[in-house]
Amino acid sequence: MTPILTAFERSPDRGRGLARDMRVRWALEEVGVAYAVRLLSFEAMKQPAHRALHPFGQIPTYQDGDLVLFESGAIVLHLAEHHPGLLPVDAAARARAIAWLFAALNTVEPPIVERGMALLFERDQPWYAERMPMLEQRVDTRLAQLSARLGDADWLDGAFSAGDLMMVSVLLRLGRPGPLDAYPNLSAYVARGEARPAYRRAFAEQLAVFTASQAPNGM
Ligand code: GTB
Repeated sequence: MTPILTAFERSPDRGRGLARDMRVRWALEEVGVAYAVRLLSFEAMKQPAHRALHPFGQIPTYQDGDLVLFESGAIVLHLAEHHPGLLPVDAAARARAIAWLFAALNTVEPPIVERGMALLFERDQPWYAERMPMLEQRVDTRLAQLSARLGDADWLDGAFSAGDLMMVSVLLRLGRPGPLDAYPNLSAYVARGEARPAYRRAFAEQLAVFTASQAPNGM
């Protein structure tokens, strides 16, 4: 049975691959699992039919037969655990790769999302100018730490893993030019992720959805 992923019908990122279906698409491409995509409007995401799949009315969801999952991290981990290619076989290395996946989601992504939300939605607030340097500093602290750990390695812990997939996905949300520019090894790390054939296929697929949504008849 072909698994089904949900994604934005019209992504607010305008095809830049920043919505969270992109990391699942990338994982599916890395492990070579064919998938279908069900596109949702913002309105449809809030309807009971979708809330039955996703309690918070968001994308992405993942359905494979009777299994329904939400949370991009849980979906990527599920795929990595059930298909070779995204987690090492050695138990300790596997646990470390999973730790990096959690680090991406729980330690690195939150300050990046806070900064992104402020840039998008808080510019008009009287406290914006005071708050922004603090948010930039929180992001920079994490980038400096991550940069120090990565050093001149290609990936965070040996071979490319689900941890790298998630970390690169999270760092991409910073945009370019942006805070990554101060860290050449992190910029190169992100570029290595983007250069992977699986990433490129996933990116092209989500871009095609956006391009189609811009066509005059919406097709
Ligand atoms: N923790 C969940 C996960 O990892 O799956 C978070 C899911 C989530 O935030 N989904 C967002 C969503 O459905 C889309 S990805 N939002 C609609 C809603 O909550 O009503 C977040 C996102 C949106 C837009 C951009 N962008 O325009 O650049 C980037 C990321």
